[in-house]
Amino acid sequence: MITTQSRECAKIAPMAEVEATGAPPTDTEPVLTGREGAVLTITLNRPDKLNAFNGAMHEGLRAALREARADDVRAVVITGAGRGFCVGQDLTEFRDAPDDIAERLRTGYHPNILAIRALEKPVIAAVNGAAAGAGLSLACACDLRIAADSAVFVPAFINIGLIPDSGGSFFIHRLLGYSRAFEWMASGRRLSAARAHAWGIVNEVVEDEELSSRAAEIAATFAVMPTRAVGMTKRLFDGAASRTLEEQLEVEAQLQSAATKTDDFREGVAAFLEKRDPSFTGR
Ligand code: LHQ
Repeated sequence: MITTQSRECAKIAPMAEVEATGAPPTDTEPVLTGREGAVLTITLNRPDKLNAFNGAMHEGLRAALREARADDVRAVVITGAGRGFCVGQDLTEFRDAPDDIAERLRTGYHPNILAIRALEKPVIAAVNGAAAGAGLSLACACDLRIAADSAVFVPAFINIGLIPDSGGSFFIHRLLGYSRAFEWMASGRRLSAARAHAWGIVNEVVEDEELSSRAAEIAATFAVMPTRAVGMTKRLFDGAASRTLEEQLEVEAQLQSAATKTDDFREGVAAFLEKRDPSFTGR
């Protein structure tokens, strides 16, 4: 289980509030961030609600993803506090008649999903427990998923008469193809971490108590890669499905041209020729 207690935790709060109070970080905020070198860990922190989304958590995640844009952050981990990863919308907010859901999605969920895809660096979901509904979509919006053995993946939408949202229909279709994606999303059945791994949704499954250290290890490995080329690789794959081969070849040519202008390309070639390990700076 990942906790940020052992790391340097930063309270995610509106800048004005931070500046006004100079308040030290607390662990009661709905989203926590912690830095270890070039890795930023974002922890969804409503453990008593299995990290279900409410307005404050959207806001906190938005601020954390802004923090992740810093040049000296070269890999990001998103995980959940307690026994859940994220179970999507906090349904207790819908005891009375729901408000305008489309607007809630546009203003709460969409900016964070788009922000993850816009980050020019790898984002790793460390799925420590249930990923359900929009929490499943969030995990699938990340570039890699590492799961604890006891994690479950639940397309909870259909179980309450809803459709996949927050990018779920996009990412899960892309990960699984139509047949499996439709069967899973329309049946609502829980997938174990092992089954999610067998289906290719999850990159790796580890023992529960090893999740935090393994996610940190993977993130640290990415954090010393040529970050700009990693970001451009993400960009290439994001657009690949909607481009023709000719268009994709052209985008590859343009991004490769940009890649050859980076310090890391020069360092990579020099290290190869000098028969030494490269030291990439992410520039
Ligand atoms: C919860 C929740 C939850 C509140 C568990 N809310 N309390 C976006 C925008 C607008 C409109 C609607 O939709 C969306 C997107 C969505 O995300 S829709 C889908 C919303 N999520 C769900 O429907 C998931 C509902 N939860 C479950 O199916 C199960 O709880 C899972 C499979 C996630 C976990 O099962 P268990 O491990 O057996 O735990 P549990 O069911 O016993 O839950 C533990 C507690 O967490 C329990 O509260 P309690 O007071 O009894 O301990 C649950 O009520 C609460 N909880 N999900 N989304």
